[in-house]
Amino acid sequence: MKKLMLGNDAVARGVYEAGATVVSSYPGTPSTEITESLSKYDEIYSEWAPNEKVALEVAAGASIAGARAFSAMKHVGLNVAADPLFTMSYIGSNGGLVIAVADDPGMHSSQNEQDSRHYAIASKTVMLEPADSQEAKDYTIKAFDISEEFDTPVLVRLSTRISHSQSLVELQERREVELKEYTCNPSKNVMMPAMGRRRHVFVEERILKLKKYAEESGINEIELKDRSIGIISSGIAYQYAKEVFPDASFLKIGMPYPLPDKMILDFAGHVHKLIVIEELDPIIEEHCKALGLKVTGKNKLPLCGEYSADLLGHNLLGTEKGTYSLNEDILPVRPPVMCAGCPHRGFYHAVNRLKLIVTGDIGCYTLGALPPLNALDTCICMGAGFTAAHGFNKARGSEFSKKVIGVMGDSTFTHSGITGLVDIIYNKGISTVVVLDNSITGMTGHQNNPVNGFTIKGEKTKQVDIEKLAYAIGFERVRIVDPFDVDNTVKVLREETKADEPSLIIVQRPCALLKSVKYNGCTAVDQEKCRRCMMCMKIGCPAISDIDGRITIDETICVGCGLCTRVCKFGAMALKEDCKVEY
Ligand SMILES: Cc1ncc(C[n+]2csc(CCOP(=O)(O)OP(=O)(O)O)c2C)c(N)n1
Repeated sequence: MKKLMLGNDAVARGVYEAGATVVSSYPGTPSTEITESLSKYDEIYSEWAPNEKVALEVAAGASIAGARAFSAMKHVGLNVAADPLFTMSYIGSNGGLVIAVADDPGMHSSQNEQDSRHYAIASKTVMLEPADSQEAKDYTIKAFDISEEFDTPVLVRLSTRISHSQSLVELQERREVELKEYTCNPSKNVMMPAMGRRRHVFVEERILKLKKYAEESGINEIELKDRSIGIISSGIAYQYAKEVFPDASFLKIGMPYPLPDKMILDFAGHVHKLIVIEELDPIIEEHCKALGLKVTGKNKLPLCGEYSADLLGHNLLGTEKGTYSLNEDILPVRPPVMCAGCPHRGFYHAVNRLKLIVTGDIGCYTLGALPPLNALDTCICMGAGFTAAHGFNKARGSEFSKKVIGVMGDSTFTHSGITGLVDIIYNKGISTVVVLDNSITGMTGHQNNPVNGFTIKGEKTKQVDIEKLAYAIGFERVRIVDPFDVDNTVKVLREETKADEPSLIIVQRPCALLKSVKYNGCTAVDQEKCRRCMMCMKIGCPAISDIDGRITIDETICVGCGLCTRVCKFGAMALKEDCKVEY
């Protein structure tokens, strides 16, 4: 049976068909749907781990224990999971161990544009790269087989366009794979210097075997047509290249690490001009150059951003914009914005009243950096909201530190905020740090997490109590506030930032998009009372606009959260009881 599938769903189907039984992941666009999709297969145990390092370690343990195990993450997630990855390269696998990593060229939803292929090279493992949904499924299955045959973890690299576009996939039955036997084997599974030294030799020998596999297995393919141009490409870039150069010869790379040297040289020998087309870093290109080949690549194509058929046509053939695909210049820009009813908005409004410096973090609340809130001073990576505040404290002293708060969300807190709290206490910091607890992992599309107390399947589980945890770590000042009670939030922020001790403020109000949240109306503006002070415009709610000199509420967007009624000093905003908004 054939089915139209998202690349991410196809990876999940591959994990299922390959007979895997244990999955542990942490969400991150564009990889999230892989694990959401996997959670629907009853044959597979799946979970959201608090972060990617934990996720990969769980999968590693399951693999050593004999199961086929899998973990999915976005590119920056692999930074967090890099520690277990590099040592699992030495340990290898028992049951197949596969990691899907989704890159985000163009940074649709990421803080950087790093190229995950470097991780395959640096960890001396293996990487496969599908170019459509069918390959996403097939390569995932192949990845489990390679993992077991060569005793290695295998990375499957995706990118936003592969993860989030749909193409046909032929479905097959699930292979029932027996648990492999587990025997205690410290020389393989306990990595300390004496064992590690031997396993490093194994890893180097494994690469040579994998190079042979890259040449012979058919995962990299030569398609000889017109010999005047030979293109080496992989992943989504291959699809763009095929569209622009339908008659050219191709070496399609399905395994970007290790690369097939003989095949590359052989292909180069058949074609007149060699072009390497790859998004982000010139990894294949540099490899070709190291083999002594002359190639066109990044001298004509950008290092930054996402490619398209149009970009290739323009840069390599000189065609006009819009020749191969939509001319994106004609599309209206839609900047990201916090939703109407978002609890983070009330919090930032309070922060702005006190003109605090905010070391921020990654989540929906990062959008507080944009106008009109303009509330964030820094955003580095998950967890850095708290630790960067501590850095400000140590760099500029206690008095300055009283103007600084560190901020992160509930999922980010269990991802990597807890160690920051420990650092502040242990190293005599005085920072005020804030968890914006909206009871969900909002930014990546509503995944449950340890703070909201539900599993990936929506089952009730133990809930991490942030307040008790902070006390246990040693915080003596812990406050809980409702961000829509702006005056109280301002008061608590003022008191806690003034204190000479570290403090934690838990800002609690659930995400307005949760099914359990029911606001019961929408707001109307009394034009008689409105003084056009523009205070309501400062909260940046998408439902409020200034049209022809009148502050206007868009009833199709307003959820009736009432925040604007609390910030208006003239009583011009009031909830309309009769306005029922259906959700
Ligand atoms: C290392 C890493 N993993 C995953 C992500 C993807 N990501 C961005 S924000 C976020 C979680 C945000 O959830 P939360 O902290 O609860 O804040 P909310 O969006 O709900 O406000 C995730 C998983 C990332 N940016 N970096």
